[in-house]
Amino acid sequence: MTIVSRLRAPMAVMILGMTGFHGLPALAGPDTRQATFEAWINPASISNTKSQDRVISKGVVELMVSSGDSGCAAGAGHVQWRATIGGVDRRLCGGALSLNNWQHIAGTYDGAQFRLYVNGVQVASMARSGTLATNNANLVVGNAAAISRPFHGTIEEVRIWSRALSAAELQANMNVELPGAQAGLLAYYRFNEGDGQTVGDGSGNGRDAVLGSDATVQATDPSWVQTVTISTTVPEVVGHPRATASSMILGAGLTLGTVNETPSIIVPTASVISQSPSGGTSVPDWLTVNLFVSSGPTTGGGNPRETYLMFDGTDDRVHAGNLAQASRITFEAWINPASISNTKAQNRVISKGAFELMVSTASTGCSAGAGHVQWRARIGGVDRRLCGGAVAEQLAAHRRHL
Ligand SMILES: [Ca+2]
Ligand SMILES: [Ca+2]
Repeated sequence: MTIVSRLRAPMAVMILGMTGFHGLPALAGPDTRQATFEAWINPASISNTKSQDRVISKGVVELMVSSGDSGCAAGAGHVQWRATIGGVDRRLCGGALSLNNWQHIAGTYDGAQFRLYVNGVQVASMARSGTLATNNANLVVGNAAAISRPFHGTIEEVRIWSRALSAAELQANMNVELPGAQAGLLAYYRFNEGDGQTVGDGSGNGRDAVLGSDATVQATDPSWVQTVTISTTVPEVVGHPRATASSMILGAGLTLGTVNETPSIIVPTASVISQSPSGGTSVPDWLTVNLFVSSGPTTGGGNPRETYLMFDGTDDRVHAGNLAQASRITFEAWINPASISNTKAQNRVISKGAFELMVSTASTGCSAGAGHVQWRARIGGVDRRLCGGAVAEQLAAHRRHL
């Protein structure tokens, strides 16, 4: 299990080495009878020389790994949640941790119960009703402000709340990044920066923190870690029916994003017109693929059938009679060339005397050469010819708009 696959989040967590980082000097203590500390941790080792390895420490309120504290009857390698409540130092302990695995730990206090959770499940509690001791100590992740008690491993998604989250709230939130400000969220570190000395506070409270004790490079800075980027290839779903496209996207491990409908005269109803990202693109597997799907050839009320004419390239034609010639003109059509003649100068698509939209089959008069579109008109008594836009033969399921 990696945090990336759990949180479907970009890719940075921190190794907290000798002393972790300091921050939030102005953060007063949690509300007097409510608090939640939570984080994802992946311990690399557990100290045998300290009482606890600190994960989140703020003076007398601390969430940590017990490494042999006498106040943790469950013993070393369990989670410990400590706070001074009603003037007395209280310690909960439970939830055996495993090394080199991501585990979510949380401590809460709601003014009636002091609780400890591991992976969203309560592992210890005690009834208490006093006020939490407020303090103005630095909030420190990965160590303690006063006495060095370092955590060794990776830490992700640190959240400090001024209220007690329920088990249901913890379970609902722990596997996803929070979008930003939440009721009671005092400080929130996603650790998604990936480099530099600053970690942003995602709570909206502006409580950015620094690695080490200041924004210079220090021996006490934890290291950025980029977890394995899980990439996959986006399937090419253009032209497929919507249901098939959805199965292909989900089958590639990707998520189907928005599906918008829009009219198309060239793509059958309910088939995919376009996709973003494009087929063949290599992307992280948490990405969404958005689609535009055809709602049919009309914007409503018209004939929904998709029919067209086949011309044999020998003598077929549609004769529309004489049209009055105006001083301004546009010719347009969708075409799907089956072959391009080599024996004629042009293959006519629309022809009206000196006005013609066609496919060039030779370079004379069309410097772009055979297989390009040619637009010809007599302007001011002179025959004018434009040429460009390579036309592909036998475009499966597509036609070309000229
Ligand atoms: Ca992160
Ligand atoms: Ca630093």
